[in-house]
Amino acid sequence: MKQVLTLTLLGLALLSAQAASHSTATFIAEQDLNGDGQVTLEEFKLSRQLEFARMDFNGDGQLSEAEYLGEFEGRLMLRLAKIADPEKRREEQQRQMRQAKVRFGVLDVDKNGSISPEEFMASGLRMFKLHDRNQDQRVDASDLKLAEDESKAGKTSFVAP
Ligand SMILES: [Ca+2]
Ligand SMILES: [Ca+2]
Ligand SMILES: [Ca+2]
Repeated sequence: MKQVLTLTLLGLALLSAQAASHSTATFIAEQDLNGDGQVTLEEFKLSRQLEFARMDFNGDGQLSEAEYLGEFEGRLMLRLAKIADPEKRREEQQRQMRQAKVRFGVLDVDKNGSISPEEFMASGLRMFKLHDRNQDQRVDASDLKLAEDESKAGKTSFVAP
């Protein structure tokens, strides 16, 4: 019994280890606009601005909840297409959409019902800081290495992508 528990804990530690370095790797893959394997702060700010503009369908400079959720749902449907069981797919869709609604509420710091460019950038910068573990204003292989080391040491520092 004790052995089973130890194995389970080990499994969980490994999972969170992979999660932390995996999320930094994903961050670099998604935000590295010029393909040099690193994301500088300036590059990230630009990428975040472009993302905002892409999501702002009606171009009024604010992200409404419908715009935010609509954009997310579009990407989600592509990902969920892999799930063969329609029942499971529907459940996962509902779960993810609930989480997206919660995220919208968190992003909308002043609770005026829309995300401003400043609110969107602020949340992006928080995420950038979490990935930039050595605080040199760029996320690159050394931060990835630090994430992996942290995980091996058993620290959990999962950063949501
Ligand atoms: Ca808008
Ligand atoms: Ca707002
Ligand atoms: Ca760094």
